[in-house]
Formats: sequence, C-alpha cells, structure tokens
Amino acid sequence: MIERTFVAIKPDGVKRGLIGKILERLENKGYKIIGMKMLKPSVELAQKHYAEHIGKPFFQRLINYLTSAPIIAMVFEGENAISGIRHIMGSTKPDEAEPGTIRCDFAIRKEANVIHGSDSPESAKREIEIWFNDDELYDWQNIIEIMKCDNE
Ligand code: D4T
Repeated sequence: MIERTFVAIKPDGVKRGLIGKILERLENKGYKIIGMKMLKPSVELAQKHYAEHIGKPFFQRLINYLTSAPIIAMVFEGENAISGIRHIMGSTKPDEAEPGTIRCDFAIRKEANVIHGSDSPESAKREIEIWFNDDELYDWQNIIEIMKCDNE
C-alpha cells in the first residue's frame, strides 16, 4: 500500500552534518520526498509532537533537545513507507539497532538518535497534520512513474 509518513532529521543529525547521508539512504531505497522544510520547532510544536510522552521522566529533556536547533521536517511517500522507513532507521536505542541502520551507524544514545519516523498510520496522519499544511505537500511523479505513463 502506498503510504505517507513523517520523518525528521533531529537537531543532532543537522548539527553533525548528516542531512545528506540520511537522505541518500531514504532516496536510494526509492521513497519519494513530497514535503520538506528546515525549522527550529517551538516548544508548543515539540510538545504536540511528543504528546504521548507527557509526564514521562525524560519528557522535558526530549522537548529541550528537539527545540535546541533546526531540524529537517519531511513527508515521504512510498510502498509501505511507514514500516519501511522505521526499518531503515533502526531501534530507538542505537546500541540495540541493527548494523546498517541509520541509528546504529550514526548514533550512540537514545536521547540523540538523529532521526524520527512515524510508527503507525495513525501517528503518520497526526504528525503530518502537525508539521505540514496541505499546500506544503507536493504530488509529483518520479522518473519511473513518468516512464510507466509514457509506455501506457
Ligand atoms: P522518535 O519518536 O523520536 O522517532 O522515537 P521512537 O518512536 O523510536 O521512540 P519513542 O517514541 O519511544 O521515544 C521518543 C523519543 O524519546 C527519546 N527517549 C525515549 C528518551 O530520551 N528516553 C527514553 O527512555 C525513551 C524511551 C528517544 C526518542
């Protein structure tokens, strides 16, 4: 099924100059970026995004971290993109992430694990609505889709 998912390169990913390396992995796989922007999240936006963690001991640290520097907020589209991108990201705890995943290869601590990706269709819908307006998302065809149409 073609799905949309919210992905963010978190402040540590941006500060460490990993934007290109992370995007390369997701683009190489074949997922399509249909929305993308750099922004420094407000506390309000960060709290909305991490609403499920309100009250947990790490919540305030999580908000401080997400609002500490710009992030790259994106919407990716593709076949089973939600679980597929979670797979490429690897486990929340980088020391438990499989080698070859982004979090294993680029991160050490769960408090700074370089990337976020929606974990379910419900989260994806909720998060895309939080971070993007409809007019910031683009419906476009990649080269394979264009060639397929030309041959029909
Ligand atoms: P995100 O949402 O950032 O992609 O992470 P995950 O979906 O992989 O994991 P999560 O929601 O359980 O955690 C959100 C965020 O909180 C940080 N965290 C998590 C933390 O600092 N301490 C903790 O004990 C946990 C469980 C890491 C990711």
